[in-house]
Amino acid sequence: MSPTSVQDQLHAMRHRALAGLDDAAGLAAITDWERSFLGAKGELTTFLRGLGALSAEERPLAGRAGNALKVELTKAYEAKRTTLAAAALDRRLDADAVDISLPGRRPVFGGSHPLSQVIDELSEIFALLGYQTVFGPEVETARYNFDLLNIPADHPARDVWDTLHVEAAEELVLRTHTSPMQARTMERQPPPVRVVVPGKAFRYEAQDASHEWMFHQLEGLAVDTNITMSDLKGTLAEVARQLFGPARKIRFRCDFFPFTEPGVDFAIDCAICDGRGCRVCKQTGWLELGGAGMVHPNVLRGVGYDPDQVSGFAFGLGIDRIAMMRSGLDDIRAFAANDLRVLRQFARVA
Ligand code: FA5
Repeated sequence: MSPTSVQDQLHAMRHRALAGLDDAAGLAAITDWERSFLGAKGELTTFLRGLGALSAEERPLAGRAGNALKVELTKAYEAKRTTLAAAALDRRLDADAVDISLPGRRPVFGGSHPLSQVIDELSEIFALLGYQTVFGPEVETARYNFDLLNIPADHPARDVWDTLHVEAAEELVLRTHTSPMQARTMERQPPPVRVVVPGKAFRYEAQDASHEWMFHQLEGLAVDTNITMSDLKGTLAEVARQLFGPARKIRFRCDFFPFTEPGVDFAIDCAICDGRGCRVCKQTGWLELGGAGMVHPNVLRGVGYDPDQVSGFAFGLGIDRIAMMRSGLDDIRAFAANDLRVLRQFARVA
């Protein structure tokens, strides 16, 4: 190759390279450009590698010119890349621009639901009385929901619970009350036991102002030596006082639950009308809060406890009814209807 043709070759390459760089519109395009001229297999790199094939006379000249072009192209490339990167950054900043003159957005504060408030309050009251709060499954086996509560499969009492069945073959049900946690708790530990179990319960029954198909109960269970009915009455009286103040009267009446002996229903005089009779207490002056009783010996035996050694009491309070009394809401369906205009009036911000 003559010196002139080497010069021509470099000249043409320089021309193409600078024109190509001029045309490159974005960072991706100049990366391609860099690869095709200055990269390991690029045009200029290939030229410089080929210098050895030239004659001793033309090699120094071609080398000097080739290296000078490399310096020039590298500088031009760096400059172009800086310009393109700055333009890209400007575009991004423009797109993300924040107008600081706009008014701020108010954060939306959550608040606890009236039912959660009662559950929290009851858990605190019972914690001070030495009870631990535990939780249990909402989908239950018939064994815990019925059998271990002294309600065998052929017992008529089983029909009373208006059960929603999940899986007929395995007898999985939506728990009809929180009582299944009695056996679950006792199976897990030896006596003494003192637990409360807040949670959902489900029954297939017609809805009205005081009945929902999904509602909430708080189960209580105390098992120890020498536990008597007086302990049950004293405990529930104390809880009623803590919840509704010292003026409330309490009433226990005989009731039947297969898992208690004896069983009672537990009511307080109506806090709305002071026991005189009103719409909420259906003119009776009393509001039933739940069922209770002494744990049936068969239930204790079923979990391996000895009814000659220990005794206990249990109760199941209707949380929705308590929340209705506290809030003055006279329709239980308002709790799950999710109308924020209603719930916001009672929401407590934690
Ligand atoms: C029971 O569910 C028993 N497991 C309670 C119990 C526990 C008795 C331990 C003895 C020992 P009962 O079906 O009465 O009992 O329900 C208890 C309370 O749950 C009721 O007083 C009521 O406040 C509430 N409750 C029952 N059904 C509904 C319903 N459909 N909607 C709203 N609250 C309900």
